[in-house]
Amino acid sequence: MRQTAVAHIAAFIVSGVALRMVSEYNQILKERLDNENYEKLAALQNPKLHAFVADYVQLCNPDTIFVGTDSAEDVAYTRRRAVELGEELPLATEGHTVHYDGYYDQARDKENTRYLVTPGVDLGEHLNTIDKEQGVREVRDYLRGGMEGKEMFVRFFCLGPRNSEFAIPCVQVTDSAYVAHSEDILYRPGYETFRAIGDSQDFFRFIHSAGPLTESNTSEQVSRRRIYIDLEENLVYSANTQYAGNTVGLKKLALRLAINKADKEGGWLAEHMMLIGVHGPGGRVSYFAGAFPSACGKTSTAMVPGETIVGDDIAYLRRRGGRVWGANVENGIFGIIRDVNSQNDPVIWNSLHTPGEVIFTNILVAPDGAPHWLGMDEGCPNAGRNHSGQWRAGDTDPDGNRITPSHKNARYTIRLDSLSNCDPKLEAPEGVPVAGIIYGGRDSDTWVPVEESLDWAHGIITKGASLESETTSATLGAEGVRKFNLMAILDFLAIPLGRYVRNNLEFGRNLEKPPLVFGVNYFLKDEDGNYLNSTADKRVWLKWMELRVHGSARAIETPTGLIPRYETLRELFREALKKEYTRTEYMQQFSTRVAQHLEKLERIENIYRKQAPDAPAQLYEIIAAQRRRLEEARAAHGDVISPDCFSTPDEMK
Ligand code: SPV
Ligand code: MN
Repeated sequence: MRQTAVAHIAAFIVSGVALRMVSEYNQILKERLDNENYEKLAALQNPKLHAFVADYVQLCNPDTIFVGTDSAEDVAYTRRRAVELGEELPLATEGHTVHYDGYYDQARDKENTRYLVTPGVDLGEHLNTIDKEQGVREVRDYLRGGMEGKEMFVRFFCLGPRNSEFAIPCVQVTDSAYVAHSEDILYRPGYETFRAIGDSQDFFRFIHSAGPLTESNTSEQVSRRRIYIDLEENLVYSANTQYAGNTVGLKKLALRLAINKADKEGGWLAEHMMLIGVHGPGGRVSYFAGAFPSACGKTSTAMVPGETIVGDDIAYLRRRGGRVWGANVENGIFGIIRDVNSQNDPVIWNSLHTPGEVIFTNILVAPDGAPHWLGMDEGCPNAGRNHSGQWRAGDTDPDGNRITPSHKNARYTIRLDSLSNCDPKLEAPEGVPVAGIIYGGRDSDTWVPVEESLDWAHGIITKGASLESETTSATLGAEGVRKFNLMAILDFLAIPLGRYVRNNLEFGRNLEKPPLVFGVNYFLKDEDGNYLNSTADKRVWLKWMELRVHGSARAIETPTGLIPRYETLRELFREALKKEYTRTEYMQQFSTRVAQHLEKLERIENIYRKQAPDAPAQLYEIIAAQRRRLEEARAAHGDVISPDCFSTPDEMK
């Protein structure tokens, strides 16, 4: 007993929370919360948690405070409040609602998302930082009084499956019932987890206020939008915004904290990756994790027909028993709705047309209450309600731009278990064994459609750390410009570039069975700019990767990795797509384009030399070795080398 008490006191002194303060915090909570909510909070015997809630009750000054447990009643309360408060509007189908973010609050705000750093800390030029003292002062100023006249929601969630090695408890304080409701759909409940952790200080904290609202319930002061991340405190502030990527703490805000936590603890990785079960011969299921920058086919890969989905956005990877295990941090999808149609996305389509809990965001709602979005199969109505308010076809915004019927980043929020292809291992506390890791970019002229790396380190460097994606018409600026985005995680990196690459290299070292690392490219084009593959072809690439992880297919060794043999692909195209895959198609798709590869190596090397002084030497060695292999091959076979020039080794490669 005494020892525990002493340990508690020591913990308080270490964390800088003076004991005197505890009773003060308690006093505030007692005064400001009604009995029922106070009891729910007090039942979690965690002084750090109480201090956090009390601090923001005082600062934000809400009218009422709701503390949610994991009970169905409390979850239903949040959902009901989202509608009562007008943050979500019911649609014609039961359980479906629509939420609107402000017209200028439709995406992650990269400029105003910053790491709070103390003097002397240098996170490198890719990470947006602000002096901690200045940043905290500024954002607390914006949060001050931000909940006056509003209700504060205090909610508990768990990242990763509960009662697992992956689990991270999180507390979200927000004045948005929509944010809390989204988290009920996207994450596992965490009140009981907090009960179980007692007075542990090891949890993530998120404070969000949408700030003053307009008549249509959107954040009024977007120019004061701030998302500030305190890595030392595992605390994220979000003010004057509603878009989920800026506000739903457990999504991209927690990813940043988790990358830092994984770095500090060592031995695990937090990744911007989907997780999928690929079904192979004899009923076996092999799991793959995959990172793709946006608009490169991540969700469509995770949702490929015939396979099962574990996750579409964020995965934690851990080493256990000589192999890698992965878990989906979430249990729902916050997916881009644009172009979701009945033909290409039958499973999502079905979920979006079935009664049940769905939050649509920033779509067009026709006068009859039916949702519409860009790229849907049905015709678009010419009037309705959308992210700009009441909308008519032809309307323009204050900048003179035509307002689209629904926003191009409009989304849907659903639970994964509402999908017919949800993998049964979603909640497995041990995670799923990861047999392969896939990195995919949008690349018109360099990478072949699928290629296995020579080994873990080669894959991490030449696939993951070299990932680039070409801009599309959907992004601002010129089309076809290659943007560097290592492991598709650049936006969320919380540690210096070189250190992150080093951690990845280290992670796969000395594993008995490291995952195979693959690069995929669904966007290869011919000289006339036509795509060389159809969107369905990724089904075949997945099946090939599945065979490779079991050693059930031979491969051809090229200077850049191992590619499929024509005969294997012909079989797989017949089986998976009932399609005759010709040798001409194969030659065109799988030839090595030496000049483009050499240019890419130079681009990538320059990026690391200039921007990552801490990059590991192995990165440059692997790049140099690949350059040498490409130059030798060019001397022997020319600039574009057909797969026939390389041999399939007799032994299994
Ligand atoms: C992404 O942009 O990678 C997303 C959506 O998954 S957001 O929540 O905005 O990050
Ligand atoms: Mn994402």
